[in-house]
Amino acid sequence: MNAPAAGLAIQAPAYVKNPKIVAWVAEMAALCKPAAIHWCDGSQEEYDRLCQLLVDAGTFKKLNPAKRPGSFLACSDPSDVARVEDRTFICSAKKEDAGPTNNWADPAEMRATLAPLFDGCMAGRTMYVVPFSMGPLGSDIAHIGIELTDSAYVAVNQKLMTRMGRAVYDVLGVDGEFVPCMHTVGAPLAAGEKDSTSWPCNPKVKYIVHYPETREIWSYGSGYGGNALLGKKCLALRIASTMGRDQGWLAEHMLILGVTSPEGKKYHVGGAFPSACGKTNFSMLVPPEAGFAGWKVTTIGDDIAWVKPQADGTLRAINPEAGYFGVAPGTNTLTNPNCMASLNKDVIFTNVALTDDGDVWWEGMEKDQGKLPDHLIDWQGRDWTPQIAKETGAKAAHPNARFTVAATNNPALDPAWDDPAGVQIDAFIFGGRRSTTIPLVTEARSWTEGVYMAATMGSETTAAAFGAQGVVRRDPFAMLPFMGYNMSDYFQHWLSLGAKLQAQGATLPRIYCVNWFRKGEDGKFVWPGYGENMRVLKWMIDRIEGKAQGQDTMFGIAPQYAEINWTGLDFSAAQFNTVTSIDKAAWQEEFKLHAEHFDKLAYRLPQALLATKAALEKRLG
Ligand code: SAT
Ligand code: MN
Repeated sequence: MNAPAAGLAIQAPAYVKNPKIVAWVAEMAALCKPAAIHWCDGSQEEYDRLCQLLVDAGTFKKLNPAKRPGSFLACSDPSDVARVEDRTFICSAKKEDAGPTNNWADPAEMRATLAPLFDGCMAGRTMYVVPFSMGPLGSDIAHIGIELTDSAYVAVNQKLMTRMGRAVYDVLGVDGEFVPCMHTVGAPLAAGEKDSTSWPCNPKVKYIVHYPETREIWSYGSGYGGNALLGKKCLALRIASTMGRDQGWLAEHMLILGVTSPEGKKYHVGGAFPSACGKTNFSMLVPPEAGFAGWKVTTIGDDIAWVKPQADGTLRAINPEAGYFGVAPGTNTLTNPNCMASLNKDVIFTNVALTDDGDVWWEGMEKDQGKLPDHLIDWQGRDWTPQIAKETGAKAAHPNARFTVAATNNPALDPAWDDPAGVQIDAFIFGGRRSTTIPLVTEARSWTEGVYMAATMGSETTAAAFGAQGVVRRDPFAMLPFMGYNMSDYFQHWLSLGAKLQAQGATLPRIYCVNWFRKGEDGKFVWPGYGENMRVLKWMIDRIEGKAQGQDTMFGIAPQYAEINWTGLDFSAAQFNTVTSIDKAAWQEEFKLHAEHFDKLAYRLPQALLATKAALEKRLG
């Protein structure tokens, strides 16, 4: 253990009764050498105080309270705008346990690399001790983390994104388990030095490190999103997926929604889509007025689901989060009215543009406002006008600009969103962003075929991760950036879980493959998406109820044109054909890509997936 930083008092509040926590904080303080320690209690008073501190530091701009009460805008360093997948590491003892889709490093070597970086990394800053519960407090499916961070921005975001504060210590008691989460922006200050930037980070050195065996997270150099809010992707997906493997449950990159019929029958759906493919929109969907009177969609979660098999063979899911960290650009009252209503107050915006009257703006809002604003300050603090945008292509908001907001702001929030028992899943949906090949919707003929569809899912990359955009990459289960262990073992985990439940005589949830993103010859999306996705959801429910026969296709059971409720939407049989047709040549290419994908995952790849591939290829003929 390092010697404690000279003169620094740990001073844990009396309500922290767990000696392991106090010892760990002392050890980490000795390593990181912060100037002060702040134990977060999660109170509103504390939130307001930290927001004011961020305003004083220039990190936050307080928005016009007449327009957007209780809300702030933060603009990040241009080098720190998205998750950094190539700097994200799974440090399992054995390389094969991280698997070929993860960056692996030997845990001892990684510890040796990180030790000097963390030594003194918080100099001149305050270390915030942020206790949080992923999942309803005290629920036996929830897990607790404690994040030590030198970013007040992270502390206030965690207050919105998780159940954060003093009550967590009561749950932990004297000897409860927690996942230690170390986070630093990696920008120590010399004695007397002040920040020269309002977004301290380390533009050159970043590490997002996971030790799955010891369940630890160490994040260095970034203050943005999933790199820094360690409860989210790091704990609730990467670490939790390994817990799920060991304990027989699933941690998934899935929204959870409830859909209620006019007769009052309720269904629950888990939907996996890669980052920035519309999970938040789908989870807050407003059914079309025409043809769907009395139907209601409610949100349980918009990004992550923890799914646990029950003794009766059902699968129940909770949303471990308590807020939304969603993509702002493209969001408006046409694409997501519930989300827009959620953003009326008490929001932290990151990397959107500032209007001249102290409100926020992002690309897509012009659809609500009928015109572009005359003038803005863009996310990098520069002047923006429609003319400048036209000439330079400059975006006012960064394409991965985000809002952070508590779930309780959502008018479509499901009454059971905070239920410790979770909700029973009736269907899983897997969807990528594909301009071609993948049909609008098909239902897997078996659990194994569904696992195949999810395992081979491809998607065009988005701004949510650093790197090239619009390139098709395999993103199995939308988990590629979020898997904490070997992808092939994860496929087997899904297969085994299904087999086990089936052996118990359970009816498994149906599995659907969807693609909202097919384009026509004009390069435009053919399917209208957003609220109209209700029509597809309704067909799935009809299938579950035995009311839609569908038609057998090479890639599962597809709807017949007449089985979709088209009331209020002008969508011809020819258009339907454009989004549902199976192009033989394209699929021959697709199967080659599946083969390449499986070659990369050959080690411990379940034979059942290869057999399914062969069967599908045979159907293609
Ligand atoms: O990981 S983030 O929380 O930054 C967003 C995402 O990629 O889904
Ligand atoms: Mn996500």
